[in-house]
Amino acid sequence: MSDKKRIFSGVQPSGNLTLGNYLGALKNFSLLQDEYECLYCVVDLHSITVRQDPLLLKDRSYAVLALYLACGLDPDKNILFLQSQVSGHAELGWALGCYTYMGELNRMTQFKDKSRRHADNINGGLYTYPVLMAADILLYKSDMVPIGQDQKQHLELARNIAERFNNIYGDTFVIPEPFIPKTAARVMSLQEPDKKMSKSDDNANNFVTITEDPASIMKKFKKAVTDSESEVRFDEVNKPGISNLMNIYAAVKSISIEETAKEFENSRYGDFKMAVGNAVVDALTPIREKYNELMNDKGYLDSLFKKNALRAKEIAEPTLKEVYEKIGFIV
Ligand code: ATP
Ligand code: LTN
Repeated sequence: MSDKKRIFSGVQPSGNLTLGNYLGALKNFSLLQDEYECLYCVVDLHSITVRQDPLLLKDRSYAVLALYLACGLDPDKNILFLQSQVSGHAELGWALGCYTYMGELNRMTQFKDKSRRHADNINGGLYTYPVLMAADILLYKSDMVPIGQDQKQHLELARNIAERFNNIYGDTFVIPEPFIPKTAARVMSLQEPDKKMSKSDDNANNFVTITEDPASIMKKFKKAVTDSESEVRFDEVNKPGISNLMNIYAAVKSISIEETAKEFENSRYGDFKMAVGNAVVDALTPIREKYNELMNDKGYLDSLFKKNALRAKEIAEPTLKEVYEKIGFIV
């Protein structure tokens, strides 16, 4: 077994991944792969909390794996796998649900948001979603979880569940730490910069997908909402649109907000928006090309999923056994 610290994170195959997913999550995943033992999961069990078309769901699961690879994750170094192929997630999820209070789940803001957006389908899975996420993380005794800002509350809950279980049964789970990027932890919508850029947004002008064609990306950045001033200055309260674009530029260029402000201190909004669009296109073009290649070889993607489900199970099964034993199940 490796003595590296362990990382776990997941992305839902619930739509085409956006620039927000890339900057908040995927870009950082590849930066961590040498220093840590990493498991990156395609969390299809989570995605059915919102109704999914079966054929499309399969395709999107392959697409998330292809994007993991296209964003630079080495399939030998990292365990890139599909959640539904490792049954321990659902099993531990059930057990941990019995150590989670409804009061805790009632406080989850993602549940409240999604209930509003999917008022015709507020199902039990949507409500217990954070318990399954806790199971994902704790099943591998993960030390660290790279996530965007929006998932911080879920991670806090996972920590609380782990501590509660450990207090009752003795040391079992590792208490995981969040890893949230400094810039672009929360990429905002291009048209409504007071809300998060989300792949399941109804208005396609609000987001840019990782595999979108360059002309369309440029068009969306040209149209991005700004404000009635003319100065490129970072002020998230009074200038949310401009600040979001500055965040995006800083993150894709891997520079600071201060450096971004300096670079554009004398620029007009129109020129600034073009520069952000171009920087995004430059960063995403090699990813799109690699992604298209990989999506033409589903056999390869399938074989990776199969192989890596076995690797994940080797770590998951002993934890589940330990938990079952402690609870009092006959194993
Ligand atoms: P949905 O819109 O379907 O709920 P999502 O894109 O919000 O999906 P996931 O696919 O599960 O959610 O997100 C994967 C990762 O991307 C998570 O770590 C999440 O925090 C991060 N992420 C999602 N949206 C953003 C964003 N706008 N800015 C930064 N990080 C984000
Ligand atoms: N809830 C996350 C996706 C997710 C996840 C995880 C992230 C499911 N399980 C475990 C990190 C670790 C989301 O909606 N972004």
